[in-house]
Amino acid sequence: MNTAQSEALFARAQSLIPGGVNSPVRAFRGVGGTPRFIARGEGSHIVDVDGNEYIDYVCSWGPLLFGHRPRAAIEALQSVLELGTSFGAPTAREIELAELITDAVPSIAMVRLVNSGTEACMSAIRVARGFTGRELVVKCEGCYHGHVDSLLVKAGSGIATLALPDTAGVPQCFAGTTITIPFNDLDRAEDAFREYGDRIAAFIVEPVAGNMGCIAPSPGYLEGLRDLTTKYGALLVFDEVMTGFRLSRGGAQQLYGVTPDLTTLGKIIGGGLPIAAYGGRADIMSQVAPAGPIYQAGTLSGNPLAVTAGIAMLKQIEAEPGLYAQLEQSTAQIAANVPEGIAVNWVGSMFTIFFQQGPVRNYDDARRSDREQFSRFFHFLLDRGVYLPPSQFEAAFVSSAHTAHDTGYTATAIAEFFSEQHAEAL
Ligand code: KE4
Repeated sequence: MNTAQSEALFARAQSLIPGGVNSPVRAFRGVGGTPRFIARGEGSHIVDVDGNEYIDYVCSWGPLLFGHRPRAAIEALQSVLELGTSFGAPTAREIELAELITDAVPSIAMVRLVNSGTEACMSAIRVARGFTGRELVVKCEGCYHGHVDSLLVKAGSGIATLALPDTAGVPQCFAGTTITIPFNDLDRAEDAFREYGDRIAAFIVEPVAGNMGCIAPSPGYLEGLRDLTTKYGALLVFDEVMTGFRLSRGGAQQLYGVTPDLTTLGKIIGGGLPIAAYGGRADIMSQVAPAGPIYQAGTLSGNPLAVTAGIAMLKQIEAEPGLYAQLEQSTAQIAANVPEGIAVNWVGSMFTIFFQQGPVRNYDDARRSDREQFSRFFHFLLDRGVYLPPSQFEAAFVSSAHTAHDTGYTATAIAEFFSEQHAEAL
């Protein structure tokens, strides 16, 4: 496969942009090789600057539920471009998007639009602290809630100890406001609340994890977190930046029937434009400035272009009642072609093939995967025009634009990799 243009651009980019990319995972460090510089996308396909075409399972890391250039969003954007790009003043469209969100996600009585999932999670945590008057936050190892200083942490040494920084630049005093415990472990959650209960403002969790690879909640796990947070007076925050409008119109909370106090959203609500949101109970959200004492602001929050795209996305979801069944069927076809002995986790239209026997229920399990094999698998597929997320610890996404031919071709390529000529490589 000719990647000369991508190689040249990557070399040029690295002298101006850290690592040559504007977000680390794009640099292919998890799989090696040259990241593909993308020229254009249409439906389920992307084309790189060397003209190589791929079936895309990154889908901009989740926003593209209907594939690239979703018709409804593109047409809506073309018309709104005539009106302006940003006003720094309220617009009617923001109310329309708020109505679509609160209608789809009943636990969200009030919502604030922001510009990224990081901003949504950072703000939700501040609101939880302001509302409860408490300082500590519990998160799960392997769950990612954006590059929020106090959440870029790793577990401390003890059973329920305060966390340590997991990146340069985060002071211990920030990390020390966070407790990290394994995902899918209610006993450890109970330990944390027993130890710090009256100091815990919130438990933030990806209800279906996507940032250590795709990992579903164990039966009863989310319900257990709901009971624990209620018992100790902490807020339950579902980070649905990835799962919101992805797993159902009401997100993971609708799928599993568990109601959080606050929810963060992103990705799909912008259809690829920069927008995210946080929202929840009215008694909590009414504490956010200027209505209440908890400050949060943003120059481009509620940006007319992003909001227009978001309205088009959520309206199209409403217009396609069979959407989620179709997405699940497409994903099942891919998962079905992964042989025994290789763990494939999938929920709705998110999936991850873990190079290990499994089961994969938390980050420690995920880290037992053979990353060498994953890298070989990734490049085997990439060379055949199938573009998976360039990391063992990410979820792949299927869109409604993925055709039976796409998923059939992908399934064949996967089966080929695992055929005998590659089996000895495992
Ligand atoms: P952003 O700040 O990247 O918009 O959102 C952060 C975030 C928050 N919560 C969840 C559950 C998320 O998945 C994310 C971001 N997801 C990653 C993909 N694993 C974005 C890709 C990237 O970092 O480039």
